[in-house]
Amino acid sequence: MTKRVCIIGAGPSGLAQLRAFQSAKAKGAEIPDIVCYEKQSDWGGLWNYSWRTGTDEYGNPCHASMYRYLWSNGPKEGLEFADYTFEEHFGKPIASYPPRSVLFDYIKGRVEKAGVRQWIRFDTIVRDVRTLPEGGFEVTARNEAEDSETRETFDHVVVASGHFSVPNVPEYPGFDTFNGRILHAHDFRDAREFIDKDILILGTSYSAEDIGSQCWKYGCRSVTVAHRTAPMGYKWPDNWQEVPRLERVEGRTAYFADGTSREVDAIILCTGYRHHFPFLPDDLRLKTANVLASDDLYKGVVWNGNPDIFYLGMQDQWYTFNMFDAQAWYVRDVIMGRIEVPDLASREADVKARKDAEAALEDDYACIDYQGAYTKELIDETDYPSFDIDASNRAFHEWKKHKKKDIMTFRNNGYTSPMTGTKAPPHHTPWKDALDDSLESYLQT
Ligand code: FAD
Ligand code: NA7
Repeated sequence: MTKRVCIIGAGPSGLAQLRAFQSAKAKGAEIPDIVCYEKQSDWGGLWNYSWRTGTDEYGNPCHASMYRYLWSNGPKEGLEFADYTFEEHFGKPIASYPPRSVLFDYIKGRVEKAGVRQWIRFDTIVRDVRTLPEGGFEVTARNEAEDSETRETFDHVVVASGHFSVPNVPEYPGFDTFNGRILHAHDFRDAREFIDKDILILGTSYSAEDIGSQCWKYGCRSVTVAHRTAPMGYKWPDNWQEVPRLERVEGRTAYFADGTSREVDAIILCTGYRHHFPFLPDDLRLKTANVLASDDLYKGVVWNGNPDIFYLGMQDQWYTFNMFDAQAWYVRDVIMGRIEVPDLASREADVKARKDAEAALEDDYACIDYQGAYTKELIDETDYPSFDIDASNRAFHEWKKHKKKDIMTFRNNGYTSPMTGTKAPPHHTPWKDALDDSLESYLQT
């Protein structure tokens, strides 16, 4: 009997899994039956922009966390697909920090070419996954458009539901009486909402840096960023200030740990996300922080408690699309019996070694190289086209240096593609002046 594989999510990770199976089929292999459940009505995951916040059209939690005017926060040379280059898709070299719509177009291009859309059941949310006594899984899903439920059995489940969608929302004293807007980054959509406003941001990672930069670019009055651990330390514009941790809020006044205070109109919580899998029982559910070496995942993908279930893209991410590919090709080959998974003791030793290695990393440059080496390790075990990971690492290293030099101009730089060797042309307009970030505008030369 042909095996059956369930994939949960058609974002970049789930699409990588579909493309991995399709590429094996194109080479003549017999592949399992595939069903991919996607709760949204289109593919692309976070890259599929929605204006909605809170709940989606069916009353389920809205998946979208991306905002208008989002440009890639890392160089595209770090995420390029090895089997579908930017040059192949756009027919010419393009600049290094594409806006969301351009990357969405690129993601779509590969899977449209592969012809995998018929494997996806859109508007269908997975509600429950159970192990069956005889092995395998029962998956309960609800087609929200048709208002109908299905229960189907599968030999394998691949969880590709993402982990930057369910916000981590802390509370600080006085929030309940704050006379302004408090929102999490997950609900941030349009920076123009904050024109002429004084905003307070909590958090010091990507969302803090980028949402603050967006608001600055589109004309907020000032940005104040409070840190819990350490400041970001970039060379910020004059109306941008980093302050110690927030202690409390009274009315519109925010008080910080050093005794200073500031009047603010809005508080944006850039306080990260939770790995959240409400459809999984405890014995299958990944519990991990946002780290490079996730708990309980052999090779970063195989669930140690039951190696018939896999997770994609659950790590903190320097590498993204091509790392998801490396993972998906590896998972495909485990499912198809081309790669053998060792016993539990060996799997646990693998996780421990990865965690120990992560703990020894000294700085961001070491983290980049670590994730590059992980990606390469998986690629070397499958037929995913190998590529120059050192060139990707180099693009990331240059990116870090450019950010340190000037956080508001780093997106004006270009890097060399690890796939084609082409150096990206500079964008026609500096990032801070490019208020129109449509695909048409970006692709103009
Ligand atoms: P997602 O993109 O989150 O896709 C998961 C999919 O699973 C979604 O389509 C969702 O609808 C579906 N799903 C979830 N639950 C269910 C369910 N129960 N049933 C059915 N379907 C379900 N990466 C970069 O490389 N560059 C960037 O510039 C960048 N910017 C980012 C900016 C923001 C604000 C955020 C939040 C992330 C950013 N990322 C960026 C990282 C991003 O995580 C990855 O690029 C990528 O989207 C991860 O793909 P994924 O498929 O693992 O998850
Ligand atoms: P991250 O990278 O997980 O960072 C979360 C940030 O939130 C980090 O700076 C934390 O500070 C901070 N944090 C967490 N809890 C709190 C509380 N209670 N108070 C203050 N600060 C807090 O999430 P991001 O959203 O920035 O990035 C996620 C993805 O989105 C990323 O891949 C990007 O591509 C876009 P800490 O340093 O722990 O003190």
